[in-house]
Amino acid sequence: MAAAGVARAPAACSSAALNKSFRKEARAQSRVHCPFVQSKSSPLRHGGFRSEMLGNGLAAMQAQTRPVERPAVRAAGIRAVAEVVDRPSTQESPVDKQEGLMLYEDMVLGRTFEDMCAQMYYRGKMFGFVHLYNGQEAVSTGFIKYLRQDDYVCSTYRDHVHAVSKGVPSRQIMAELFGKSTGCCRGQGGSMHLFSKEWNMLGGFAFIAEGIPVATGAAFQTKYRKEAMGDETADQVTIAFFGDGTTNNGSFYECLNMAALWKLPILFVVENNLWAIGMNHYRATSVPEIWKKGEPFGMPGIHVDGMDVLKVREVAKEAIARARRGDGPTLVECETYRFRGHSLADPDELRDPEEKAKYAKRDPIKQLKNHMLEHGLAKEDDFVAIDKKIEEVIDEAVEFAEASPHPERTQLLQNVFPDPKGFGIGPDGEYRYKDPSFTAGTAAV
Ligand SMILES: Cc1ncc(C[n+]2csc(CCOP(=O)(O)OP(=O)(O)O)c2C)c(N)n1
Ligand SMILES: [Mg+2]
Repeated sequence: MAAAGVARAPAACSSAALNKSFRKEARAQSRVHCPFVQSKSSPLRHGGFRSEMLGNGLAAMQAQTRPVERPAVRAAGIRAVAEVVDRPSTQESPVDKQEGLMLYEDMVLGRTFEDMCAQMYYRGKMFGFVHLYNGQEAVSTGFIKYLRQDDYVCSTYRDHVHAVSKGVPSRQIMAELFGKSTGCCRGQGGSMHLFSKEWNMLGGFAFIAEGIPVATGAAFQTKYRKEAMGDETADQVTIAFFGDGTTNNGSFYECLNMAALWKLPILFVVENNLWAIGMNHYRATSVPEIWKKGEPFGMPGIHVDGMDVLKVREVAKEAIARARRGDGPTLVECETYRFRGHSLADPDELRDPEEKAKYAKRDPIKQLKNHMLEHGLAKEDDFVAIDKKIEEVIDEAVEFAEASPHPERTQLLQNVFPDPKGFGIGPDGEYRYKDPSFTAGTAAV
């Protein structure tokens, strides 16, 4: 029964139904945006190519939309995850009160952190680009809250909330964004390069797809430690998070190949928010169903409603368990949406207000709250108490960041070279490049 004043959660939608509607939409969109099919004056229709080539090309395109027969040897692994996601929703809640409130708290922490970042950015407390995660919280919370502290996370430039979910204290992240020495990278990384050794948060990366090989390497070292060095404690799982636009980058495919070949303990989690800055996913991507791209590598590919933390968590549970027990990688496509512009410098005038409104109705935080109220798992007061607690945490993070000192100037030369004194700085304490003989002996070019 819905509590007074609280909107009912949207009707639960099984992942099978979601997959179907997503595919239907994807097909319609790819027809609209394929110039070869759409344009009557296309060179494919009027010379330049033989007609049977055109026929073959179209047949191949149509074949992409048909279900692919799964190779018998790998089908078991593929179904192992797919079945869980396709299970029809039941009336019973998959979470109890404690677990549900834990998920709610983590999503509110992420959202409140980001809202505060926007305020601080516009007040000039942060510099450079700042990319917020609002709207996508169910993905971060759904996956990372199943990880252990020693599991690894690799993110993108939209990394604050992944770090928050992983456990990096908000005050350390806020201080990092303020460029202060108490930040998780001593103020040298900033918004796009959050790193924490303690929490195995491997970064923050500004180039798209840059984190995928790093994550694949992390998963490789875990497997190497276990199998080549006999370290029985090496059962850590790595998750690489990245966006839809990034899946058109070559390193994505190279890493899928290596991860499948070596059965690495890794999850490739695509946060498909439909946009890569101002480029719509369907306009830029020949086969828009990203989850399908696991199968050619013999890897399960799963599509899940990324606005529903409970569904995401179900997928996460199975895929993480799979990786941990040595059954290899999984590709997961989460259908999600960002509620703000690409970065805080983006006025966000390009996206259709109707599209924004559609996803705003599916706000993952409100959905979970409504679910818990409807299932009698929590009362309004429980949520109010959490909201208040988190506000205090974020206020304290800002106070801490404000009060922290800027790094010393000498920090600029630390961690740049193994021994800056030997390389960048000479024995006289002066920069070596100032010495006219600095390049003596190098080949003339
Ligand atoms: C190698 C590289 N090329 C181009 C860019 C510029 N760029 C920044 S964000 C972005 C779009 C990425 O979109 P997506 O992967 O969907 O992630 P989202 O921003 O939606 O989270 C691009 C192309 C970049 N950062 N790195
Ligand atoms: Mg995107």
